[in-house]
Amino acid sequence: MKATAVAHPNIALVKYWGKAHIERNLPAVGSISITLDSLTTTTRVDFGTGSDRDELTLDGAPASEDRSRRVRSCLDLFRRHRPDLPPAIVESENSFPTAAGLASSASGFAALVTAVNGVLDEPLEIHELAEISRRCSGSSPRSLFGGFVELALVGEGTGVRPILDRRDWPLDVVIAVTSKVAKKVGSTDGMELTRKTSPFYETWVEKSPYDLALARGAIASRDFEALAAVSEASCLAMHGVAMAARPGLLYWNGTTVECLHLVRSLREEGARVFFTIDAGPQLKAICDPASSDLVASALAGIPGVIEVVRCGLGDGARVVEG
Ligand code: 2P0
Repeated sequence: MKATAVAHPNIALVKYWGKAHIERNLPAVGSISITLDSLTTTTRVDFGTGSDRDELTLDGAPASEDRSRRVRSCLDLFRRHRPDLPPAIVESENSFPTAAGLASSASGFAALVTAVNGVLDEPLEIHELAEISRRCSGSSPRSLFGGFVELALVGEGTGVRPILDRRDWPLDVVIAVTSKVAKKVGSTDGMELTRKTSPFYETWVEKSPYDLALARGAIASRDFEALAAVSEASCLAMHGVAMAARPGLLYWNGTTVECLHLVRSLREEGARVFFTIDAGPQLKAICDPASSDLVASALAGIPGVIEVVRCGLGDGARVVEG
């Protein structure tokens, strides 16, 4: 009973920040993302080892207690559907730094649930898989699909669906890595602090449907300028509401800010590019492919940029070996 799956991180253009229900990990807002291609999480699960409890290795070493606990909780959600699943050995590898704002939990849980589903005689349906995945990491159901993806609030839960195939609007993403240190405040804690203490939190939640509608429209009509405007606005509003928490959350460093100004100047000079930043210090520049060489070399020239990673849009999570 073994399977291996791969999944890629996704980057939200309309951001998820805030939970409506902490135990169910239910987001307070919907989100729209793009799935990347070249960064990859590969996860193997093996249920036939005779081990007496679920074990996780990450990049070849035993994982931290916190990460192991999250993986056990995920496997236990499967056991609600398939009570006879024995303990598993889970081995996961990332081709990029973990927990530094490159969405490792999204690709991690998308790969894990896809691999587990790959060993089941009767696989779960995609909405059941997405529900398990969301409970483990709110952004991970988006990595189950490729291209442009929306995670919507639906009734008392969520629904996730692809909204445009990657081949219908090829975009490039240039990631300026400005630090490889794991962030001090994780997304869950940051979101809860924001919900409890930021004076702008209610407005952030109330305005989210408008940004989702603008982004949906921009994607449907492949309107780069409109997608740039709504994506930068959503990113800055997310960081704004988080900065206004008490104590304020500041995920950026000085280099992040330099990169942000650079992207805006390049756009003023005619490049087709916009930025987004997640709960970490890396800047992600989304580009029309005609502008991505220029953007990559300009970002690489900013002092403090450690590395520039280039991606296109990728596919959803999939089983690669039985
Ligand atoms: C997003 N982030 O939409 C936003 C933007 C980070 C900044 O979704 O708490 O680590 O486990 O549900 O999955 C962070 O995602 O959050 C996130 P939890 P997760 O991509």
